[in-house]
Amino acid sequence: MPTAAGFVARDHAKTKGTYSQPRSASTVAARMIVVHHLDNSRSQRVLWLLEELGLPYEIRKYRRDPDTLLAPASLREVHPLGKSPVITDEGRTIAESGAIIEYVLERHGRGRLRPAPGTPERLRYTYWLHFAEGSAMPPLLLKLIFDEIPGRPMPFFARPVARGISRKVLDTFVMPNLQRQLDFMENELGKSEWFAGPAFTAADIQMSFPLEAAAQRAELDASRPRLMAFLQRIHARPAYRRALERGGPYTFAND
Ligand SMILES: N[C@@H](CCC(=O)N[C@@H](CS)C(=O)NCC(=O)O)C(=O)O
Repeated sequence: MPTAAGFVARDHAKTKGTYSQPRSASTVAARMIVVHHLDNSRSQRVLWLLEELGLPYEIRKYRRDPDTLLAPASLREVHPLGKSPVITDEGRTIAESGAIIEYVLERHGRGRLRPAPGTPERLRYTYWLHFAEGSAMPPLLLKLIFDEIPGRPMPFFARPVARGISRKVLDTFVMPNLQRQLDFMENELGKSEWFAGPAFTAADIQMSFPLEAAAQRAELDASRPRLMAFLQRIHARPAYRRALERGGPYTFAND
């Protein structure tokens, strides 16, 4: 059994360079990227990225448990953490949205969807690519958890306590952080049309999920018009629509 670390970007290709071409002429099917896709999840971003790049890909679909909303155990056969997205490509298994985006652009992007190295736009691109999962998602996840705690099964006398603690955490920590981040993002989109500059990049794809989640459950609304306009712009992109058609259920695509 390989180690968990070995799965992060597991390379079975036995080629010299990290992303070098397989030696033999492979069939199109063998070279096709496989996206292990969970319904209503971050892997929708990977489908969208591949549609923007016009790359062929195959989807293996996994359904969330209707009660727990967790991924099925079968996803752990692809990667030990059992989270989505995961892709397999040319014998490699790659997890973590940001790492997948970087890998796909490096290996198949031909310079598209990210600014040239050394430019100010590239620095902004890198910042937003990491900000999405590193900073924007944690308070959104905390909000989801603390919103749900008081409704969970528990002894009746514990419920007011659970409600009080949840309210306190939300009011004093989670919501102030969320509001500050939304203000910051709203302000940044006043500087350029897209997060990294005047051109649409994969950083916008990566930023889509926290903003869609914020619009669905964290009070992102018309009071932040640039963020709402961003959501409208991405939702109107033909590649976004194609990815939705192929991916199946995704309840975050409203604006
Ligand atoms: N930071 C990771 C997060 C992966 C993640 O948490 N994915 C969620 C879907 S949005 C998942 O697989 N949830 C199902 C579960 O935890 O069982 C990434 O961006 O790839």
